[in-house]
Amino acid sequence: MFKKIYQEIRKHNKIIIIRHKSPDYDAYGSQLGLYYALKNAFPHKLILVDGDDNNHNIFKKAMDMVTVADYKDSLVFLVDQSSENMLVNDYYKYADKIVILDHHENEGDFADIAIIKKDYSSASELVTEFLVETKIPITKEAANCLFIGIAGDSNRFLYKGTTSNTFKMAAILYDSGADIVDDYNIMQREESESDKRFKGYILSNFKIKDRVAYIYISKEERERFNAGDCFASRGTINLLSGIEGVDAFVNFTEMDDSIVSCEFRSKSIPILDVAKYYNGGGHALACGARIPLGYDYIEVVDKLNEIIRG
Ligand SMILES: [Mn+2]
Repeated sequence: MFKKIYQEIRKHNKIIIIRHKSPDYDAYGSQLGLYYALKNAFPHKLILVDGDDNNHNIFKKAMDMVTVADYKDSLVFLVDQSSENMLVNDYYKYADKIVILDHHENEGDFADIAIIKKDYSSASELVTEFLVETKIPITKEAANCLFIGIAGDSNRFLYKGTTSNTFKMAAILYDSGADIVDDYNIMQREESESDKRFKGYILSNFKIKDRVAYIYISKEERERFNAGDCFASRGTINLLSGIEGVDAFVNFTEMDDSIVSCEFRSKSIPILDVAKYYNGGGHALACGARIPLGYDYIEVVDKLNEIIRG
């Protein structure tokens, strides 16, 4: 499969690398790691990165302004995502070929070639393996991006998806010049006073129903603490981890477009079916969905309790 993808790279002069919207470190890391490696290996090809931006972009590369015309005749790489409803636009439909390198629980059947490793720590781990297997050199810049992606999604080699392969790939990135101490320092940014107080607000105001902890963050509260929607939801969800007697937790955040984003996490019981019930997706223990503003979100909490009770 990797060989087939390599042949597609050789055949195309335009390569566009995309990932899911509201990018996290792995989305950026896998996208930009692949970008730097391909740019170095194929200097005569046009290589572009597309997508929305947020404060997880601690990398030096800004997104390109990519148009529909750019997508025509291109090879599109979709990394860290394989569901069509998590993308910023549908321009990829104009591509000549679509390749997916992902680790989410989706099928990705709209792609020409999809490699989805559900048991991998991160898309960055898979992209690293792809580069190693196809002998595309991993530059120092690529190595730092990919290392940050792996460290981000595995929470520094702490989560369940961390395997011997994760360490093997990390070792290769280290040998390719990733500055691990520097990468960790970049990830460990200082935060603003309002961000810190917002976290305090969540810790003081979450509720527990049966075995599920939850917090509902309205737009007014976000504005009061000047918290962006991505930070308010994904950026704070783990504050609710580690509560005695709680098996799963959820963050409901009102977004800017009359939608409430739901971020689900679970200690050990798979809860992906709840996310899927609300047309969302993700991983067995970490997933998300969206519900309309005004929807009875306690129903979602109840669904989580139901699945936990088995
Ligand atoms: Mn990921």
